Amino acid sequence: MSHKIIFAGFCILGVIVVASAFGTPEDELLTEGDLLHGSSSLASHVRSKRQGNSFWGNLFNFEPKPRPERRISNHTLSKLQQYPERDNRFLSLFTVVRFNNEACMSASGDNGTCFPQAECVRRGGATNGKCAQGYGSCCVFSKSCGASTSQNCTYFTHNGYPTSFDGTGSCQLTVYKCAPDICQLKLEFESFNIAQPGINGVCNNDQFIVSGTTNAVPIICGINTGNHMYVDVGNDNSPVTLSVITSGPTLSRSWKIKVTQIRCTEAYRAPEGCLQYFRGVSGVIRSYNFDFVSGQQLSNQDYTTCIRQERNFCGIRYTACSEGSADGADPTPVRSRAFSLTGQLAQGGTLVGALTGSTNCITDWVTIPCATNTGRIMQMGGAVCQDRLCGDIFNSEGGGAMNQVPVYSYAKPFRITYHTDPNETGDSGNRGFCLNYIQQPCTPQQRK
Ligand SMILES: *[C@@H]1O[C@H](CO)[C@@H](O)[C@H](O)[C@H]1NC(C)=O
Ligand SMILES: *[C@@H]1O[C@H](CO)[C@@H](O)[C@H](O)[C@H]1NC(C)=O
Ligand SMILES: *[C@@H]1O[C@H](CO)[C@@H](O)[C@H](O)[C@H]1NC(C)=O
Ligand SMILES: *[C@@H]1O[C@H](CO)[C@@H](O)[C@H](O)[C@H]1NC(C)=O
Ligand SMILES: [Ca+2]
Repeated sequence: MSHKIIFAGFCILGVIVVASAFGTPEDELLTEGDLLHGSSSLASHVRSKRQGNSFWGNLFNFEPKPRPERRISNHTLSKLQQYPERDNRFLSLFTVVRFNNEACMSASGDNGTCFPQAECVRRGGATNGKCAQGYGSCCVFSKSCGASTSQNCTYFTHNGYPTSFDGTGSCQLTVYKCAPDICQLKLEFESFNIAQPGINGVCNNDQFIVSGTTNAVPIICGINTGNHMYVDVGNDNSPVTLSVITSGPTLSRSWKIKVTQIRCTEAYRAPEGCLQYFRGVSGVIRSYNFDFVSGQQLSNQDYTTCIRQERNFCGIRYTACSEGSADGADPTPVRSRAFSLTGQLAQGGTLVGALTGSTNCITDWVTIPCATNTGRIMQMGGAVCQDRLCGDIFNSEGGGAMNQVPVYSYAKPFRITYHTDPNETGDSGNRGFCLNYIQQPCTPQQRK
């Protein structure tokens, strides 16, 4: 009595059927195409057992061309066909395992999806290592200019990656949902180095453009390695397009963007409209193209960054990132580049210090709801907290303060917004922002 695994995978939702009762050594791994064609009886049993779940429906909608190949042995097939529809005894001979996370780590270190080898090739992936106890191959999807994908976890690279690229053109990946109930895509910039913006901070050389989303996604450029974006997708089947336009000066460009698809029901999805989303008690938030040395604040930004409020935490403390010493830090402490939105940060320019409020921050600003310098002690007697911060020093008391301090916010949900106008006239050397955040525990009073 052999144990065989009949394997069907799609998106990340896969089914393993372990036929422990009458599998024979001649049985081979089945793909879902085989399952549906070669053994409609099995398929319909599995389907009826899984009523209320749209998986098989999705399969038909999204993969209309399963291969008709039959790879199960005649012996097993004849046994399968002996069991009439909806006979539950049939299923007792099988163990149907639904696994929600069949992501795998490929031999090369990229994330893949576990599929039977032939299925991986049919889907346009490249097998790279084993998974599912050796029954599956870790299948990596990597696409380049002009391609489209409907596979979860697809890497979008320029042609010739990892050799750098220096050309002019438009490189696009069209991303289709891998299942109907996808609400969001996460774009992780494993490598992202394209031309810097022009004189006004506008991305008019190279551009990264995301279209087809339901939230507005700013155009970005420059260096964004390690940063990410969550984009919301509508409930129809229209695709999202990722485009990298390269037209700027000669440069060794490089990009590798991991695109994962997130179901509407996933607890870990970002709240709607959050372009950046962080989980965990602490972390580092960077505006796009933030870099102490070579970064330049991007114009025309308008987006929200969200932080998940962790259990037993009620507030959040932000501090400007430390420049350290190894990255060409400016020796003058006040010319910290970690928070530089308006004013002349460049050497020789006029610092404006910390500014707050909508009368002082009218071009570029960060909004931290009800920000205070004072931490737990909320300001009393009509003293106000600030929402809008700008200038070139991080301090919520504004007034041109030249000392960088921690800034606290107890407003929920935890989120900050960032706005920049199309113009950097009068400003110079600004980088945008890099803020460390640490969530603050609830006090007994806040907890109740
Ligand atoms: C896509 O893959 C990621 C892991 O790489 C996983 O967390 C996510 O749930 C998958 N999405 C779908 C729709 O299967
Ligand atoms: C399986 O059955 C088909 C048709 O019933 C037959 O043509 C084929 O030769 C059989 N294969 C084996 C290996 O017995
Ligand atoms: C995805 O890849 C990262 C390394 O790039 C690895 O740490 C992680 O474990 C992988 N995920 C899975 C599910 O294999
Ligand atoms: C930028 O601002 C300056 C000064 O306010 C103004 O003269 C100029 O026309 C603006 N440029 C653009 C492109 O808006
Ligand atoms: Ca500006």
